[in-house]
Amino acid sequence: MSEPRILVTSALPYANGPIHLGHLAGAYLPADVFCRYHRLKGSDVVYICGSDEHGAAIVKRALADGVTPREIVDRYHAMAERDFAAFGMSFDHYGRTSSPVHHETATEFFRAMAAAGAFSTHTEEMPYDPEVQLILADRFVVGTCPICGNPQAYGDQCEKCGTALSPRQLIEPRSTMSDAALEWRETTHFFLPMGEHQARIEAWIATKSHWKPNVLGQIKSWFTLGLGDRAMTRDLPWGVPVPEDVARAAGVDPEGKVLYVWFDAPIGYVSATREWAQRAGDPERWRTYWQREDTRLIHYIGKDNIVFHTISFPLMLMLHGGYVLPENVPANEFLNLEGDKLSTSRGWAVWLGEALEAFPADYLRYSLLRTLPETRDADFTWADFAAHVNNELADNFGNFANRTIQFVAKYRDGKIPPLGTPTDEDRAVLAALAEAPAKIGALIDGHEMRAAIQELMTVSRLGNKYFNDAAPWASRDADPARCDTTLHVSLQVCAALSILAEPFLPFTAAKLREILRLDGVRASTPGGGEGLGWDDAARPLLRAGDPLGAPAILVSKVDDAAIEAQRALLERRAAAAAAAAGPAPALPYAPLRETITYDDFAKLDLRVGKVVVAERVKKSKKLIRCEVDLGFETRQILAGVAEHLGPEDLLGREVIVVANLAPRKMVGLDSQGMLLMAEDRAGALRPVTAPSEPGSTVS
Ligand code: B3M
Ligand code: ZN
Repeated sequence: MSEPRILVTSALPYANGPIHLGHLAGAYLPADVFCRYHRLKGSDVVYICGSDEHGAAIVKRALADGVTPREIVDRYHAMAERDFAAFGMSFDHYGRTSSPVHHETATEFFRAMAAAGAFSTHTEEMPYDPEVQLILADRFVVGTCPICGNPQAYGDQCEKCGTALSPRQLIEPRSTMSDAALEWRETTHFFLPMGEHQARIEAWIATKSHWKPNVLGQIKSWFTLGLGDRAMTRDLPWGVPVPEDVARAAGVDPEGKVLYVWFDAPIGYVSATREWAQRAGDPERWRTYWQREDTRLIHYIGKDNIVFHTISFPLMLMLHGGYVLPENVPANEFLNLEGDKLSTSRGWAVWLGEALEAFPADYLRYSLLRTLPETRDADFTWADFAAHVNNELADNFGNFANRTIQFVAKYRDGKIPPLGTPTDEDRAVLAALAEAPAKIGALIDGHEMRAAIQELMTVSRLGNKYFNDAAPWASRDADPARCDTTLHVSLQVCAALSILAEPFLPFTAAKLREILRLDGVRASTPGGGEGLGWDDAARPLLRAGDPLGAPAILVSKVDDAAIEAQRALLERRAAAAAAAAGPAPALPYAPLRETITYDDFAKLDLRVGKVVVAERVKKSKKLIRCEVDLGFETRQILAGVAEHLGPEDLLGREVIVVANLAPRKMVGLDSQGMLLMAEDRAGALRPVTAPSEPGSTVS
């Protein structure tokens, strides 16, 4: 039986900053598990990644640091390569989009698509930064949002109120490259009229009902909005130049024009595969993977890259022609950090390089796999990390292997005891082992890595329970043959685990095989070769009488001090980032309302009331139901503050109530009055309180 040919990609990280845990949980660690598993299965796998070295973000970073883009990408490419290797990422090739092969490949792609009539050209006025002399993409413009007054709205969207914007709509737009006030320049670009191909893409996506719901959901909303024209070129001094002859033939001045980074970056997957083939001495071999229909092409990405991998890149492949389309795009959601959104600019991130100085890669791999944001955003905390390592990896997995191996070393001279006469209990464990590879494998192949690692832990839990129940310390003298059987079966479980854990925890698995002296397992890294593979974990692999290696601790616990140090580091970095950013830009005060007379004001009957009951309203995200004692009566008042405050912020407090407001019904409940709240410029709410007797008038 020939195993399938699989081409796996992980999103190419921008070479403008270090790799952090958020990256790993999105596009990298799950892909690595998938590839290692498939190599053990004997599949023909090529796993491709590399640095995304173009785009305005790199140029911006270079301007900020006062260096060339080349220096930026060289620095971060080297760092990413080093950190990924230390983390155990098993890429077949880690390329970079500044390489000559990539420039050639991307140029060829653009040329072929132009020849096929894929592009149109438009001339537009674009924002221009006179200080750094760059025409800016919308994202690189900031200004005040005309809708909500957020002074940091981007030229394409206000992230505070979510409104889609254009730079023209912003109040006082400025460049993010230099803070200069904007000018406007006319420029002509190549566009991909995606709307013309929407029906074709929709028909293709219709065959992908097996994709993750979060991915299909996003795609659907893009279709509903309608695909439009997307510029495929940019005015930038750094990138893959637009081919001169193609530009001139279309009446476009090629001077200073490069391919849009989201045009060239996904082609980087192809370029890196070409480089891999060249390195392997078989330069045309990349075609087997990219240009044969029976390749399983899988793009691992984070959710912010969905549209590019499910719509625009597949469309590019269709229009170029001759390329395989992705079988799946298992995008993950985002990883938050200690309850807060991860943000590199706010210093709220854990850099992989630093984390690896503190902890073994497998500890991080384990905790991240347990936390993967596969179906919704997930939260990584150092407390969870400690619990994952100490209570699960050490107490369950490590402990089982340790106690088994120590026992054999101590009481059986380090030699694998014979199976002897197994009972039903012994047989049941061996039968469970026989099913484990297929079970875990199906989860990995279905991109359910979190469930897969849980299933792995089920196997070691089973081993632990078996060992406990069989109590070899009791049978050691009373019934040595029984004790031998227990140890034999336990060791077989260890051996299976040393293969089954390999995709997830490659360093620990290798160490365990070394202790067990289980040789001849093929590598899960590129060019793994021959030998025992994944499916062999279903049968007993150790031979009675063979000696074990020296026992060694597989997993040690992490202590509180190490965890505290990580938290402190995070806090320090966030503080440093805040200090470097200077004081937060002042938010606008709410404008004054029109003037009223004293008589208007005197119509309000304001009273002090004490909140005696406060609880969330089940059917509403916004409402808190209060009962407020006004001295002369107790009233039910619904406060629309539940998105800002909890019941505990109101309960027991003396608040100010508009007591003569006409009653209103909300979600079927009566509200008799209103609580006064102060709202600061950032939108935070506080109840207005008055430590006075309930019923007191306020004027
Ligand atoms: N560099 C964006 C990102 O890191 C981008 C991915 C390119 S994949 C072809 O989110
Ligand atoms: Zn806004």
